[in-house]
Amino acid sequence: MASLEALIFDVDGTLADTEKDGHRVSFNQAFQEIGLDWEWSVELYGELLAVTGGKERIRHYLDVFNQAFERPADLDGFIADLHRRKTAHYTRMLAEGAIPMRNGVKRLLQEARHKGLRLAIATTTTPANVSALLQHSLEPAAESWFEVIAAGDIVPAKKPAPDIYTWAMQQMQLTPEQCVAFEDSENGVKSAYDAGIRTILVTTNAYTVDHDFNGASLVVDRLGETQEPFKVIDGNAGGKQLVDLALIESLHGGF
Ligand code: XBP
Ligand code: MG
Repeated sequence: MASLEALIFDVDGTLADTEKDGHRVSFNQAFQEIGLDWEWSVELYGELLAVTGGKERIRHYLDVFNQAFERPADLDGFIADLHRRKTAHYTRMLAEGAIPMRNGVKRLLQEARHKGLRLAIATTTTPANVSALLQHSLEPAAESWFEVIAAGDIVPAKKPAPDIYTWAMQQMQLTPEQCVAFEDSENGVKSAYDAGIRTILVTTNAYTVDHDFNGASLVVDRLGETQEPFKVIDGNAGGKQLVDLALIESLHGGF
């Protein structure tokens, strides 16, 4: 078994609960801004999350949920403009400190840094969103904690395609056996798994709790803190109550 070298993190839903009160609200603000009467409810947004990537999600909405909308001649340009507006709303919201990091995230990142593990991000969200989240919700210099930030359109095929994980590992010159992935969704687990990563840790959230996490090593409801331990949903946590490097090493080595 190769030694563990790097932890690779998804962003939305994993580092922070960004979808319901962050991305969704920003999409709606962008729609309003250009006079569209579209409103993505909490429930509808849950269905739209099946498609990763904001631009792809808008297109999917038109294809499946709003076929009556009269499409402009330049649909790509229209979607790109709408999405730029959405990103501006979202990053402004993050700059106001609207979305905290999830339970246990800062603790685990600090432990990993302390022990010299390499850190990376593999996400489908726009790079500016990652910068804003790390800077405002973690620490002003937190972007520098990550050796590679693989995000957005850097690869054309978004999750569940493995490309974003493959790209991140190539940048770090690491094999999948040397990495552990952190995800919150079925699409994310599939992406990491198909990139060859076999140690995948899932923290669920309200939108993903019923997903199929086939391929994951351990599914918990949070990373956990001493006062707020995780609940195990699936897998063997070796009797532990929070995700720390000792548990990650055990999962990676196969207990
Ligand atoms: C996150 C996404 C993103 C965000 C929106 O998936 O699918 O599209 O919802 O961000 P993951 P953009 O957690 O797997 O990275 O609008 O910037 O695409
Ligand atoms: Mg996610």
